[in-house]
Formats: sequence, C-alpha cells, structure tokens
Amino acid sequence: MAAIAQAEIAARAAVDWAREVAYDDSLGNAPSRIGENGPGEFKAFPEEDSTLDITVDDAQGKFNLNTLVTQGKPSARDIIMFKRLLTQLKLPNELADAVVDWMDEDDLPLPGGAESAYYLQLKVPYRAANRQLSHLGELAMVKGYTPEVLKELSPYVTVLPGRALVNVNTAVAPVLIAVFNGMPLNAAESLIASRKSARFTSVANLRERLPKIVTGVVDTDFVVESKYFTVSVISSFKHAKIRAEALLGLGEKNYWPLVLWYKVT
Ligand SMILES: [Ca+2]
Repeated sequence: MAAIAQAEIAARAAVDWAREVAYDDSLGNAPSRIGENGPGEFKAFPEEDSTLDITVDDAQGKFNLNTLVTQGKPSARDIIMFKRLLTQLKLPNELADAVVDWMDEDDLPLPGGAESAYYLQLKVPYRAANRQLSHLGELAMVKGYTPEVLKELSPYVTVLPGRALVNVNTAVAPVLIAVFNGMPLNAAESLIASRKSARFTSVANLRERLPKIVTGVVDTDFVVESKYFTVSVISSFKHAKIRAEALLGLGEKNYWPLVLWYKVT
C-alpha cells in the first residue's frame, strides 16, 4: 500500500483515539487530556518510521460565530460579546455587522454590513449565504474578512452547530472578557488561575468565584462543560506526511462522540 494511504489510515485511527479522549473528558474521570500534545502510547502502525502527532482541543474555548444569528434573526446579546472581542483585538466593529448580514435571513444591510447587493457587484459575484456558517473558512467570503483579519481573529473564534456557548473552564482571557461585561484583564487572569486549581463545576459555582467587579451576568451566556472538540493530527508514514482536522460532537446526552466532519488539510 502507498505510504500516503497508510498515513491517512493512521490519521483516521488517531481521530478515533481522540473520540475516547473527548468522551473521558465529558465524564470528568481521570485527568483531562484536552489541550495536551499527545499521545505517547498510541500508534496506528508498529513501524519505527510512522509517527502521529495528535492534539485534542475544546472547541468551546472559543467564541462560536453561529450564536450571532439564531433562527435567521440577529442575537443582540451575542453581537455585543463579539464586538467586545473585536475591540480587544483592535479590529473594526463593522466586522460584526458584516457577518450578521451574511447569516441573517433578510437582505437588508446593517450600517457596517453587506448583503447580496454588495457581493453581486464583485468581480466574481455571489450571494450572501443568509444562513449560519458551515465552517470557519467561509468567513473569507464575507466583507472585511481579509487574510490579515482572519489571522488575528482565528485563534479566538470558531464555527459550531447552533448555540454552542463559550466554556468558561477553557476560554482564554480575550474570550472571557468578551463574554463578561466589565471584566478587566486582571480579573480574567485571576479567573484562569482559579480554574487551574479547581474547575468551575456549575454556573452557580462560577458566580460565587467571579470577581465582584463583574455584574449583569446571565446564566445562559456561557457553559461549564463542552460538547464539541477539535482534533488536529499530523500523521507520517515513511516518506509520506499528512495533516488532518476533525470536529467531534458529544450530542445532548454525552453519547460516544460523533465525527461531525473530517478533512485532510
Ligand atoms: Ca442577510
């Protein structure tokens, strides 16, 4: 068999291994292996010259852009959060209007946005999707999302089905500041330090441990556990090497994770 095919089989096996990591994390047993670069123990083929580099990350540590529009309508509260993220990254607020227009069901542009009328005038014309994003790469079609912007933004945003919210146990400081109105950087950092010693077990538990300066917290703005995980794999077999990514979803009742998509990049 060609080495490239072997490398691909190993990458798919690695994604299956990652499903177990995500499942273990959802049960809260054993120390979580999420975010670690692993594994030492897993190898798809016994050959000396095959290697697997697998990272499983919590997808809900990032801001889910699909929360900006729910059932075709803009979600004002989530848009405010996204604008707070843009402000921190020193990116223009109009980017929020543009992606909301891209996803909302109507064809009426917001002040900083764009609808089909704009996209149909481009050299290669197309229409606004007017539905939620299917993957992060789709952003490149939206007004204002240049390669430079995408480079700045990508570490903090994601595209997940429906209303998958930010997990406060894994979100980085800029994402926490986006979620919580009035949270200064030092409060976000102390929250991160606090969860390192003990993760937030419930929304109520987070409320107790939140710095007093943060007010107006709404329980439905965030979660303390995740249903979605990303897997990144670098698989090499002899001279062949491939990179693959996958999204895992646990479903409502924490079933054995499904592979929602898998792609060789
Ligand atoms: Ca629209």
